[in-house]
Amino acid sequence: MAEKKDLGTPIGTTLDRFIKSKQDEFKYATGELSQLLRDIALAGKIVNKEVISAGLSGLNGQVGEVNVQGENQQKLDVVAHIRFTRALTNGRMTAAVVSEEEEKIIHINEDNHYIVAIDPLDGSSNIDVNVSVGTIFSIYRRKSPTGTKVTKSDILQKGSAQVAAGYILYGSSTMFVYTTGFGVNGFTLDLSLGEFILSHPEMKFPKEVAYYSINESLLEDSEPYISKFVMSCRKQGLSARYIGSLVADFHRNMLKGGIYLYPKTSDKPNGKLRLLYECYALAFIAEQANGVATDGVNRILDIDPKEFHQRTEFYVGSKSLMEELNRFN
Ligand code: AHM
Ligand code: MG
Repeated sequence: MAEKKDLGTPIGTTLDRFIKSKQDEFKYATGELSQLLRDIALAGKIVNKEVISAGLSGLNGQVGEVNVQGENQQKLDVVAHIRFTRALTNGRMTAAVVSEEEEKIIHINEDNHYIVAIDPLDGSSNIDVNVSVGTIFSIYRRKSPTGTKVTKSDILQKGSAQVAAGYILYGSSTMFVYTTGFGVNGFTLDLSLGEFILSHPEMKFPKEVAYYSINESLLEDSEPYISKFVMSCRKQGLSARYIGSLVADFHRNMLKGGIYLYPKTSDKPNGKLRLLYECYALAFIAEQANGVATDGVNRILDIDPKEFHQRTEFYVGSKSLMEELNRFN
């Protein structure tokens, strides 16, 4: 008789079941974090519905308000923010949320353990033109005791303190990708079942590299080593791919091998992307998938955050390209 092989977690596993099966890996295994991940996935399904029908339901376009970042809010930015904060409130596991769309801490319930930092809909300027967008989230245990008001230092924790992080990619299919520090797993939404199903177990950056991703209009105005590195990428035969949706650019590079760069420029002296709810999550996922993430000098996960909406330069991707970038710097 043929030897029975360990085939691992079978593809076909639902996200709910998978999360539950992994619950014991987590040191505070009470089921609360699992529930919180499921709450985020549920809101993601609702947002997915809104994203795919935005053109029909009048949800395209701007609200006419400028958010805390000084950027024009899209209608779907606001809708997604409401969907996620409502799901986190109803799910009863979250103490407080920090969102790209709100200047201050959103206090939910001080009896709960978890802090969520979220960009409810990243890349939302792409919605009107039917291009992929995403949700990015980081989850922390609060440092202060439950039953007390969540403090600034509960929110301003280093990325290395994340207990889980993930993203939802609303692309040609919708995917939920997350880590709790034990590898990265990806789930594709089966619309007929309304379930995220495990489709990409144990995701890793491949050894080969294929792409570099940068908004090339920034090159003239960024540090010379960035242009030199880009020239070297071209010489190696890498292709340029830039969607302008961080989740989509990151996801492609993780699957195919590549690097994403968002440097500082004269009008963006700290870069564009936000440390707390964009870069920390993707840096955690990248490292779990054998990738590397830095601000050009420091490991992203080691940066001590000072403000909720702090920006940073961001470089993330395959190890070999990140090492090469480092040599150019
Ligand atoms: P947003 O949070 O306002 O949507 O901005 C973040 C987005 C990222 O998704 C994307 O990588 C980047 O901004 C694109 O910026 P640019 O248009 O300057 O290339
Ligand atoms: Mg964003």
